[in-house]
Amino acid sequence: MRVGQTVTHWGPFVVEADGDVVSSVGPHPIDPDPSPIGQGLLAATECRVARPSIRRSWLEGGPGSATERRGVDPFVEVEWDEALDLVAGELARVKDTYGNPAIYGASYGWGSAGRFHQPSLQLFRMLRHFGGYTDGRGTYSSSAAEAIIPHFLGMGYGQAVGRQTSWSQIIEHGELVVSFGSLRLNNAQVTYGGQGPHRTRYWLEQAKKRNIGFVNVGPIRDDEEIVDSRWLPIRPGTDVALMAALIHTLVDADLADRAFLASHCVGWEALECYLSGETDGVVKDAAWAAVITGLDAGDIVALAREMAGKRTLVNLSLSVQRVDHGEQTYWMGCALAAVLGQIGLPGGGFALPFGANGNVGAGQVRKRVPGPPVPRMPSGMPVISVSRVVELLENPGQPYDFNGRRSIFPDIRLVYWVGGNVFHHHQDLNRLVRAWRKPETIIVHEPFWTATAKRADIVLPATTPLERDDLGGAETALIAMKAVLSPRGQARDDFEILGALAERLGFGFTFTEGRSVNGWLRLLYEEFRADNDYAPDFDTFWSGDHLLHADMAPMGETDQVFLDAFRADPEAAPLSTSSGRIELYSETIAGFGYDDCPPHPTFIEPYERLGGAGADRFPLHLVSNQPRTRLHSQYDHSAISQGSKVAGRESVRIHPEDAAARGISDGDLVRLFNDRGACLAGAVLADAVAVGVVQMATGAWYDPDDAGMCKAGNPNVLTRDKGTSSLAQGPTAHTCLVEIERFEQEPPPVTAYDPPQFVAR
Ligand SMILES: Nc1nc2c(c(=O)[nH]1)N[C@H]1C(S)=C(S)[C@@H](COP(=O)(O)OP(=O)(O)OC[C@H]3O[C@@H](n4cnc5c(=O)[nH]c(N)nc54)[C@H](O)[C@@H]3O)O[C@H]1N2
Ligand SMILES: Nc1nc2c(c(=O)[nH]1)N[C@H]1C(S)=C(S)[C@@H](COP(=O)(O)OP(=O)(O)OC[C@H]3O[C@@H](n4cnc5c(=O)[nH]c(N)nc54)[C@H](O)[C@@H]3O)O[C@H]1N2
Ligand SMILES: [Mo]
Repeated sequence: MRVGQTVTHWGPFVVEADGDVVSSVGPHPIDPDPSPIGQGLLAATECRVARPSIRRSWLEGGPGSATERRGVDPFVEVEWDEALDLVAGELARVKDTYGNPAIYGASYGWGSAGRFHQPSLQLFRMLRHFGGYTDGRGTYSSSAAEAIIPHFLGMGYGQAVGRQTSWSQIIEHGELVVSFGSLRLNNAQVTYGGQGPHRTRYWLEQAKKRNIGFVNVGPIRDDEEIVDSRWLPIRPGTDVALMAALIHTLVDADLADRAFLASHCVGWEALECYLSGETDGVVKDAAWAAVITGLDAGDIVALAREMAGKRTLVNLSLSVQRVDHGEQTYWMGCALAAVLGQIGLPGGGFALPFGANGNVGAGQVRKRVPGPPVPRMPSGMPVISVSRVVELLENPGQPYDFNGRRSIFPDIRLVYWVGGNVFHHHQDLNRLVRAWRKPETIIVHEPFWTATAKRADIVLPATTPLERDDLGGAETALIAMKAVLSPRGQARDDFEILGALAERLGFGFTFTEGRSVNGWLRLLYEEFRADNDYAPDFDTFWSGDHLLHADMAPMGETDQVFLDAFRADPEAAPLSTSSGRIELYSETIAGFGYDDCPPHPTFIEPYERLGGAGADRFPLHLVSNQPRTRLHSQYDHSAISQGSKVAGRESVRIHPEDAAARGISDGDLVRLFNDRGACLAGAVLADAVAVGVVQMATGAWYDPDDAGMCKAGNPNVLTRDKGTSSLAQGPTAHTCLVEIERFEQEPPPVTAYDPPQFVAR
């Protein structure tokens, strides 16, 4: 029996292994509220890639052979040396023939949480030493926010998240929290890079005790638990219209804080002209917004008045910017808070993204725990917005716009993916299937036989964190993540694989710096120790299991107020915008001349929505939100995730009225479809979802039949692959209309969790 501590994106745990399987996953002493997702680790040794595997047509015919057979061809298992020779040879061939930009190495994905073995960072490190690659900016999480926030607030998204007002301040001074996209405790289970103690539930309980009011602006009532929220079931994708009407109402009632707008903002005049209709003849009042949002005009007016009368926090989740023109939600949300005039006051102003990640406002100020040093990207490498990968593959040589720059898509010949599952996370998977045929070679490192691994030419088996030593940053503690299992099959660490490739390509020492994993952990630990004098020497640390940060509060509580210094004195503490103020009109964005991203926050019709475009044919809005029982697609094969399936597939929640109109009963196997694709799901009737809305979590392992219908229930066969606008080019997964019917045919078996076919050479 081996026992060890680990940290995942969903929290720290104590893991016991019996021989070569995980026998228990227990709570960690620092975590008062462990996430049930932890139990997924029990399946860490299942569905594994055992040996280096090569797609047969590629092995027989070479690069570019029968690329339409990706995901269909059987694999041939080979020895490590042969696989590494093939990968190194391919990297060298593509570089010599087409240059480094022909390699797409952005490799988006969450991978796993140890500090040294961050899979994508290890890849970036190797490929940068190799001369570079076409890169991706932004995320699938928050691209629109990342692009627009610097324009109006003069700081980066990550910086803004780290400065959020502490829960303690909100509880002491706040009266009302209005969340666009809800404040979802479910999602607070997770923090990228390592979640520490889960405390959001505690803070929500405290807020409830203090009678703070919560308003859940969103299509799903039970997104907000614990606090007794008032529910405003807005039509998805119409938040900007609601915000505009709230501002209009405030102005109309003379409740706008004109002094704050004058002293702390620029551009209010332009926005006011837009809201009053002077610009386009449309008055953005509550009656106008009621038609668009599906809300009651009287409720909108009442909410505006209530917000003005109380210390009010306008919270923006991330979902509201993962929509068509998602930049506008963040910009108009800030404008609403500016008009209320409470920005910089404790418990007031605007906030982001409480309830989209763990512990926002309760110690997101993280300690730096160093990771592997990633060199600068060599100059001249192309950069796309990361979610535009299909456009990249489809349109070599074509121009594209991204945040003020026009560039030309390079011609990608080789795709290298480590630590992500694009056949889960990308939108319109049927379109991705076609674009995926373009590259000559696709290389993937994976522990598990995911849909992406099955669609690669060369799959290299990677270890999981339970099979290697690492340092784990868990917010309030540094965890000695000691291996509790031997590597499964022939799995190797990504670091070891990439080191062996670098060796073959002639820069082995540059990549490894001559260090083993243990040597790197010592080095990174010493870097950490140099900043933290309470840390003992490495051997003492490593002989224990975790180190509590002596200079942090036990639960990592902070005591800070977002933008308080700027509020107190905008001259002395200006923002880093060009005006030093909050920009409600941006000259920079005006200069870009984008018709899909105007220079002040604006409601722009999304490509489809309830009550608008497309709803005549597909009358239900699909919310493909984050899953309760896993992180994205990770450990979907485990008992905890499989236990949430209905009729053997991902569940879809539907309002009883919508179900009745379609003859659907609880537990039925149903088919969701639109012009982009179709998938199966198990119906759950729930009046917690608004009429006209269906909700199905992301992350079921993509499992198409011959016609492309996903049998396991991955919603990304239905979502559209279009950028938010020319500014952020972020994903718009939450803008999606569908129809649903009972599935009357013989239920096809789910094969997503089976290994691929293997043949001998
Ligand atoms: N419809 C819809 N789609 C969405 C979203 C949505 O709201 N709706 N949300 C989007 C968002 S916000 C995100 S962040 C993305 C998430 O998309 P991803 O980050 O791609 O999803 P994960 O399932 O976390 O994939 C990580 C992969 O890394 C692998 N992995 C883990 N550890 C290691 C390791 O050490 N080495 C290697 N080589 N591999 C490892 C895991 O097995 C897994 O396959 O999905 C996006 N997709
Ligand atoms: N358990 C768990 N937690 C997670 C993750 C996970 O995989 N599992 N993933 C993490 C990641 S990578 C991210 S980026 C965050 C994402 O955080 P978010 O993007 O905020 O989360 P979602 O779950 O996509 O959506 C939250 C809620 O927003 C509402 N909503 C959807 N569209 C709209 C809209 O147009 N308007 C309004 N007003 N509301 C809308 C829906 O009710 C939905 O349940 O979550 C993180 N947390
Ligand atoms: Mo995300």
